[in-house]
Amino acid sequence: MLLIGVNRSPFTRRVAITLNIYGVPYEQRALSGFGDREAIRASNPLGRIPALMLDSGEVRVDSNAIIDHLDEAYGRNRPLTPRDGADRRSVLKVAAMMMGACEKCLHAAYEGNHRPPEKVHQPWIDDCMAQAAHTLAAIEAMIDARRPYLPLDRLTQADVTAVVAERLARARGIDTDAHMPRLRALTSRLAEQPFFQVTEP
Ligand SMILES: N[C@@H](CCC(=O)N[C@@H](CS)C(=O)NCC(=O)O)C(=O)O
Repeated sequence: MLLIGVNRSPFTRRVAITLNIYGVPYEQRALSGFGDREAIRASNPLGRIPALMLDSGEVRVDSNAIIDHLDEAYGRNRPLTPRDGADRRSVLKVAAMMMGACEKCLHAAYEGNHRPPEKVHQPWIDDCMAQAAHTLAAIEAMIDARRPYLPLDRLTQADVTAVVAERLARARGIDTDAHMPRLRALTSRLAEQPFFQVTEP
């Protein structure tokens, strides 16, 4: 199995973490979404990471679709996203919020990185970052500091996405130590686990 993408991408990294948790052997081709567009198009016409090439040669694209495949193929009776019911919906909700926060952080970064300086629109950057910060604050309010995971009593895809999103948000200037201390503590603790450490960008 070949994972295409760099772990600097939160979308790629959540797939890498998921592969590690499930114990699936894989190789990784560290291509970047913007720097290696042509090479990525060979696997994903959209030119985006992540893509996952299965041993059959078939390629899956988009982290949500890839993770759906991994849950079905390797999650057995304890997939990282529960198969149904209220637990599934609560995990999907946190994961969607966290991935949305990542998208907003990246839109803000793209505005600064991909436009000429005179065309950078700071209010748009501020609006994106405010959306990301509000989302993380809403997650912060869901966290019970006495419980080891969010939102269930076991590790789920919600926790995986929390780790990658909190890291990106902090790198983009959101002060999670000051404003989301429970989220910061939870993700720091999780980030020390081997599944997370081996994927650290
Ligand atoms: N919804 C997609 C988002 C993937 C994504 O935005 N990847 C970024 C890197 S973090 C990328 O390849 N960007 C290049 C582009 O959109 O052109 C997923 O979950 O996989």
